[in-house]
Amino acid sequence: MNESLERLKEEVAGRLSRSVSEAEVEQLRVEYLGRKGTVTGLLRGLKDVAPEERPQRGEELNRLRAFIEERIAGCLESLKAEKRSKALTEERVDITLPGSRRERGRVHPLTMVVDEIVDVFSAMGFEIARGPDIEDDYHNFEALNMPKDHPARDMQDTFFVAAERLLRTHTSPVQIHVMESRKPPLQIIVPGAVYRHDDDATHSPMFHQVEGFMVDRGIAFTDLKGVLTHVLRQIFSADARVRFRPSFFPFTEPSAEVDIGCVICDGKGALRDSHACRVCKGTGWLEILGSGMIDPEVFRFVGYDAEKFSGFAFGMGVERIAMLKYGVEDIRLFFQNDLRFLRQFPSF
Ligand code: 2NM
Repeated sequence: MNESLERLKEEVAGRLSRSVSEAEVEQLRVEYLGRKGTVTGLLRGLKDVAPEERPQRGEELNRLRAFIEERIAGCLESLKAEKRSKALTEERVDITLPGSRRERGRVHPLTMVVDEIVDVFSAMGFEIARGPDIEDDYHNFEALNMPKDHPARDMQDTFFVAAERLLRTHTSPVQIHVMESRKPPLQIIVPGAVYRHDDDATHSPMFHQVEGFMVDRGIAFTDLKGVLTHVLRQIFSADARVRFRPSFFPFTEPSAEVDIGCVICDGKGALRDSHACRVCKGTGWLEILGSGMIDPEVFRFVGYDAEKFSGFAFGMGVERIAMLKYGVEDIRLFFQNDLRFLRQFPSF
């Protein structure tokens, strides 16, 4: 091979062997083999070479080009291999390291209580109904026998969002919606959030109720007593004492408040040291729910014939039951989401 081509060959080989990146190699390829490259230029110059020398010169240049191409390919190959092995050592994952454990979540104590109440009613054939948190005045008050000037409206401190729209103060408006759209027989429970302007250790502006009702021909107060006694014995204990006291609600007549024997002092009203039980305040009884026979006036609002149908309804506060069941003294603990509190209610 011609001496200057030989030198060119050495030069390329040397520069390629010192290349440390694919970009550098590509730059060299352009410099020698690109459109304006050295070797390309020499090949183009072939036409000016004397005809008798042209075949040999051509062959030498082609060999040189092939040599450079081969070296470039080899160079890229080893750069790639180097990169791969570097990645393999640097990015190695130790699969024997212990995994990072995620703490298991749990069911909120209020959800546990709602689920338990719902299960007891479901087993007796009650359906679950739900409705919107924002209601109109008609379904929350009017149709429940509480006209605008009714003193019972004072019992509920209502959050209004507009003139006739409010955050429901009980889940009873859902019962009205159900009765408006369906005919008896009906046995329904309605769990859900309700809202009242009230905030202290035993009242939260948002809390939960489970209300329900049963309507058919011939439903009597004895059905109310039987169903609610069974439910309370399922939720608290099979031998819980249950007591019905006369009460008043605008939407039921007659109405009754239902108590169970105090779960703390076992209905004695006093503790072993003879101090009055703080939970039942010495009475031996705990008020658990309100109930009554649905007022014929409510039936008139939903278009039921009160001569044909009768029914009972009831409502209970979920937080109150959870506080009694678990001995929680401040309702706000349920809503602060402090894990030290929530962790104390293992749900599985
Ligand atoms: C209670 C107490 C007594 C009740 C009444 C109705 C309806 F819509 F059927 F008339 N629903 N819930 C009711 C009755 C609720 O909660 C303390």
